[in-house]
Amino acid sequence: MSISFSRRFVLSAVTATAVAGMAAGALAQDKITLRMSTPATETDFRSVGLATIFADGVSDFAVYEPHYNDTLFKQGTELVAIARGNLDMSITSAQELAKLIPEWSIFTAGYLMRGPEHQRKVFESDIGKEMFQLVEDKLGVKLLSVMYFGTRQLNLRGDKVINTPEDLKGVKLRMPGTDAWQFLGKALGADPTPMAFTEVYTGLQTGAIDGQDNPLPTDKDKKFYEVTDQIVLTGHLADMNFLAFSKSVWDGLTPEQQDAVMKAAKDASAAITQSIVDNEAELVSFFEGEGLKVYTPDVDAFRTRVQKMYLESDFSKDWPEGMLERINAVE
Ligand code: KDO
Repeated sequence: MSISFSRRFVLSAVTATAVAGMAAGALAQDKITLRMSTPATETDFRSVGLATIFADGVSDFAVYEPHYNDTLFKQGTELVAIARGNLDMSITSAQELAKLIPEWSIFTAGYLMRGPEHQRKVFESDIGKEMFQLVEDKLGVKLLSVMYFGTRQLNLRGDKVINTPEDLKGVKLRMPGTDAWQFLGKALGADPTPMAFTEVYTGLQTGAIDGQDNPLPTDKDKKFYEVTDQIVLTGHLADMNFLAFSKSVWDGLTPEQQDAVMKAAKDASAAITQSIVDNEAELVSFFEGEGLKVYTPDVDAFRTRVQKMYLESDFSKDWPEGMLERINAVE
């Protein structure tokens, strides 16, 4: 099976989900149902990749049942739901994992991961094996694969030029609700404020927040450009997600089914990564066309401050001995 998205796949995400739903109706009695919950939209690249490639890869024995826009579980509650047997899958993040397993906060540090290739190599190495095993042992959740989610940039209202962290003083920057995200906002120099992903558009529209940070493909998918004026290319976090899967469901599968689940997860994640990389490359001109100012600040000033703050933080006390050096050494 091809692992790249065709334009038809992207455009037919809704159809693909509908077809998956019909298949579910006809064959549900023979197959297990894999319920997945995410705050992401149905048109998000991750959603589309999973609804097509992952769903196809497991279709002999499982029905993939995605729930979007936080409609099944609230953002950040999915891992506990999986651990308790109430959910089968989610698209999780290092920040959500760090809430439950402090060692994982190393992957929430700004300016640490260098991009999709670095991520893939780190998680294919012993580092990935050890850190995935920790999640399995401590949480009863199996991480199947890593996928690039895009590099996070600042997206703000107003025309104040942001060149260094000092320029963000007093800027009410929405960051997702966990400590790890709030710390990143502070490290950037802003005044971070938590808000659920599904409320960000309205928050920007009403001026309850001055800005938010997300990768460019997400800014487009959620139409944040309609309610903001500028994108500052800080590149502060090469963001990544992980496909989380219930360990008890996994243990109930045959070895052949486990292989199929793993292959489907890796194929989908590789295709999602590629589509996000391709999309990021095209988006600066898209946002400029929408009337936004897009510019690069003094990235070294941001990097220096952010890295220093992480090294001096309480988070770093929980990082496994030598892990930072091992991550940095992965070429
Ligand atoms: C967000 O809330 O800004 C964020 O981008 C954080 C990510 O880790 C991820 O959870 C994402 O939201 C959701 O999947 C929605 O796209």
